[in-house]
Amino acid sequence: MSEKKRLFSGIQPTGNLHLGNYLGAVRNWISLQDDYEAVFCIVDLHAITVAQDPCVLRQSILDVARVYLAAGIDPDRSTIFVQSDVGAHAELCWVLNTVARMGDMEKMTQFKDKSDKEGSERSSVGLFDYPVLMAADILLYDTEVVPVGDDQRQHVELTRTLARRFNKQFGETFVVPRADIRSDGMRIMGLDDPTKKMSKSAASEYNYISLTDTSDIVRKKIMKAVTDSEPSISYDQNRPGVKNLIDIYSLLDGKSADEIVRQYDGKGFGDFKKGLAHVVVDFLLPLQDRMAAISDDDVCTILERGAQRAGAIASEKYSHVKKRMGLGNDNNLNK
Ligand code: ATP
Ligand code: LTN
Repeated sequence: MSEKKRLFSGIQPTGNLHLGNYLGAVRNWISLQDDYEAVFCIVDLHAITVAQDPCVLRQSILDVARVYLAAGIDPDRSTIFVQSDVGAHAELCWVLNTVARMGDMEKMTQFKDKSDKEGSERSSVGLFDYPVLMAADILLYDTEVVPVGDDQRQHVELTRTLARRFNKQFGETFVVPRADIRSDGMRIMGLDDPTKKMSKSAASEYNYISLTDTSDIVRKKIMKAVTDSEPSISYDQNRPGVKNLIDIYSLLDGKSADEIVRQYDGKGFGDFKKGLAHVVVDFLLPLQDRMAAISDDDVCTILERGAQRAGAIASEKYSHVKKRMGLGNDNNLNK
């Protein structure tokens, strides 16, 4: 058993991953593998809280795993698996549903945002319960650190509340985790609407740059990105469109926002956007080459191995939870 602390994170297989997912999440995971025993999940049970086509979902699961691997997650050091392959996630979710209160859940802003799309009357109960399933994911693994984007802060806070409440009521069972939200893994905003985060499930494909977009598409999307009517390039909270593009530039190229602003001093958006497209394409091409080199068979083998490793940890924890709560028909309970 490793002495390292455990880290857990996941991404929904709801479509092609985009630059926001990479810069806000996956990129940070790579270096964390050195310091933690890392578990990276593909959270397909979360994905089905909104409608999914089964064939597309199946392919997206493999594609997310491929991104993890191509980005540098090492399956020999870290565990990569699919959430629904480990039954204890859904089981612990049910148990935690009895610990979570309506008052906790009604505060969750992601449900409000996502249910606004279809209207809350038509949203699934699963979408409402989404944060509790996420708490189950995290708590099953004695997770200490949860590296996520800024939009997930509230969900990790709920996880902490549920862990503390359970521990108080039933005795020390869960490790209380903390979120690791990098200030440089900031929220990447939609290219077509810089007031909302870049999202896989956005209505328009001009919202995001997918990690699988061709160079031509990347250029087209960046050229169309919403900015504002001021002609010069400056880094300013009040100019969300320009600020977002400078953030992407800076995160991929390593230059500071100030350096980028200086570089484009006296130049217009045409030059700036061409420069940004160049930086994005230079980043994507090698990543896409690595993705193309990983076969579906290789991905499946890695995911199977991952599910075995994760399943062993999770089922032990869930048995412990059952015991704490007096659930089940286990002879050992009486000893
Ligand atoms: P969906 O649009 O289907 O809700 P999503 O694009 O928001 O999906 P998730 O699967 O919810 O992506 O998120 C995976 C990880 O990527 C999370 O850690 C999340 O914080 C991070 N992330 C998602 N979108 C962004 C973004 N625009 N900027 C920074 N990080 C992001
Ligand atoms: N809700 C997360 C995905 C997710 C997750 C997790 C992240 C599901 N379970 C556990 C970290 C830990 C999101 O990024 N949308």
